[in-house]
Amino acid sequence: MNILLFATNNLHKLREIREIMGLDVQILSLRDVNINEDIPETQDTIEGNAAQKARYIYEKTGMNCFADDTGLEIEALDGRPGVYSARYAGEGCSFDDNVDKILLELQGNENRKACFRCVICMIMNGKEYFFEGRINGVIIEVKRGKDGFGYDPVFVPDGHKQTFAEMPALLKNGISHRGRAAEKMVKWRKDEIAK
Ligand code: ITT
Repeated sequence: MNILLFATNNLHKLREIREIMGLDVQILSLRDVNINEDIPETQDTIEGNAAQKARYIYEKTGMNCFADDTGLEIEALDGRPGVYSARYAGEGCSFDDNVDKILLELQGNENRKACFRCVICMIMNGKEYFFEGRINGVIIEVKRGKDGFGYDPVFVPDGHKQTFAEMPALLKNGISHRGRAAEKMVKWRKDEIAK
C-alpha cells in the first residue's frame, strides 16, 4: 500500500482528495501524524505556498507528502482574491465573510468571469513535483447550495448550471481545479511506479 501525507488543515479538502485519489493510495492527514499546528503560508504565489506547506511537513516528518494551494482569480477584480483567497476578508474570517466581500466588490459589475487555480506540490523521496489544475466559470450574485466549502456557493463552472455547492461531490471532483491537479499527480505516480 502506498502512503502519502496530505499537508492540510482543511477537512473539506482532505475528504475531496481521498475521494479523488481512490483506494490505490492511503492518504494520511496531519491529525493522523499528530501535527496540530497551523502551517505557514506566507508566499505571494500559489505555487510558493504549496511548496512552503509541503516542505514544512516533509522537514518535520521525512514522509512522502503533498500540499495544495488554491486561489480564486476574478477577472473584474484584477485576479483578486488569488493567493489571498483564504483570508480575503481579514484574519480569522469565515468562508461566508470572504464570499460576502467578493459579492460586494462585484456589485453592479457585469463581468463575472473567474477561475479557480490549484497547484499541488508533491515531495517524493526528497524531490519536488508540481501539478496544476484550473476551472473557468462565473460568480453568481446570490449564494446557492450547501455542499462544498469556501467560494463554492457562488461559483458556477462553465458548461454547468449548478454551483459547486449544489453539485454532487463526484461531479465537482471530476471537473474541479483540485480534481484536475490531483488527476495529473495520480497519473504521474502510476507512470513512476510502473517504471
Ligand atoms: P490549507 O490548510 O490546506 O492551507 P486552506 O483552507 O487555507 O487550507 P487553500 O489555501 O488551498 O486552503 O485555499 C485558499 C482558500 O480558497 C480556501 O480557504 C477557500 O476559501 C478557497 N478554496 C480553495 N479550494 C476551494 C474549492 O474547491 N472551492 C471553493 N473554495 C475553495
